[in-house]
Amino acid sequence: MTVQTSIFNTPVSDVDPFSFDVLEDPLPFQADLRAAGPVVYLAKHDVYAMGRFNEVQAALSDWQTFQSAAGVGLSNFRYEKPWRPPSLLLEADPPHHDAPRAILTKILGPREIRTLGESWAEDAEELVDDLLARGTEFDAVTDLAAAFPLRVFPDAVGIPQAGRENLLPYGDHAFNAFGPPNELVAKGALRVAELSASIAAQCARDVLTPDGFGAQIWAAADRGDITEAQAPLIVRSLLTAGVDTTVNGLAAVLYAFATNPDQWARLRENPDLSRTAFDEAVRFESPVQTFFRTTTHDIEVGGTLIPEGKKILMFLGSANRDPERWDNPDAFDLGRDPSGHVGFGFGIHQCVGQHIARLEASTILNALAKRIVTIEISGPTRRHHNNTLRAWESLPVRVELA
Ligand code: OVM
Repeated sequence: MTVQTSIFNTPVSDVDPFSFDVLEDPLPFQADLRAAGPVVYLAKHDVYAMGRFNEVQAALSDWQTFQSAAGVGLSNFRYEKPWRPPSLLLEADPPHHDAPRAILTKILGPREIRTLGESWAEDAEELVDDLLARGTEFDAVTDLAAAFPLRVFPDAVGIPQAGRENLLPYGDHAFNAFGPPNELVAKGALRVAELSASIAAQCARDVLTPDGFGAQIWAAADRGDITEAQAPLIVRSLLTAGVDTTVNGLAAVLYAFATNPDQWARLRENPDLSRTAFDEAVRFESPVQTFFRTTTHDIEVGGTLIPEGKKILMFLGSANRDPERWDNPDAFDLGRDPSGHVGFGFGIHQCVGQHIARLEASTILNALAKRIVTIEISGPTRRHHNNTLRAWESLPVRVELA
């Protein structure tokens, strides 16, 4: 095996992937990254980057080499104090990761959440009826993609009404905080104490309804599966990871349909495609664009020797559009099998809430497909910039009713 002992033969990029231009449209940068090589050194942040599907998937599969416990943002927890107590799931590795993960895997499992789908279907129909009664032009972000998760998910967790308005701003800051300390983080830092206190208050046992995910997490503490100190932090994970992600996943699928009318017609003909549609939108848009890992030992990847203790930036969105892995990757196509995308990650940290996300998406898509014949963009669309999320601020749409 020939290994490099310096970075000098590794492609180097001066581009800041967290800059305004890349956040506005990351696709050209990601194409350059994939073309440059399997591993690229990002000089601006002194990190390595992977943009090709094979390397991203392999690194996500190898948690022993590419650890999460030093943080999955740019900040290295070995040297820098995290902005909040680390997540017991996202920012942990086995063995500490195992008990919290096992509990959430069970609580959020596909069978466990099936009954929620029935009551969510009623919520979805009521939301869509009320919206369409007001008119056939609306904002698909605020009126649907944000409105539906905020209507069903906080109730499913069992948090109080007070403070729900802080869920999206807190998540927005948490996802910004994985990036460099740029102006997006500075803006969020102004409110971080207030938002963190509000979220923490919603994780306490005595404020949670008796039947929600939150109460089930506390019940696991009663059984001794986790400690009482761990329980509120695991509830915090649901509140951090469960709102902005699904909002932008729904926005992604609605945007994809509004710009691909043939695919909307296809969904209308075959509503069973709603789950495929959501996963295809998660592949296509990758609402979570990137996560970092940290090397636990020197490792050679594609001819580059990555030293121990370095941060690796993994471009999930780029892997999901790698033409070596996907035919016609830039097409939103309900005819493909999108399973195997890395938009929910891969390996032991793969999104534990993905069944909830799919249930929310298929429920709202089914309600929309019953009533809406066509959906099109009716005004200027606006991206929302975030260091980690590919997000929308506004998607004005016009619909034609059945
Ligand atoms: C967490 C978490 C998990 C996934 C994503 C995420 C902010 C957070 O456990 O807090 O993003």
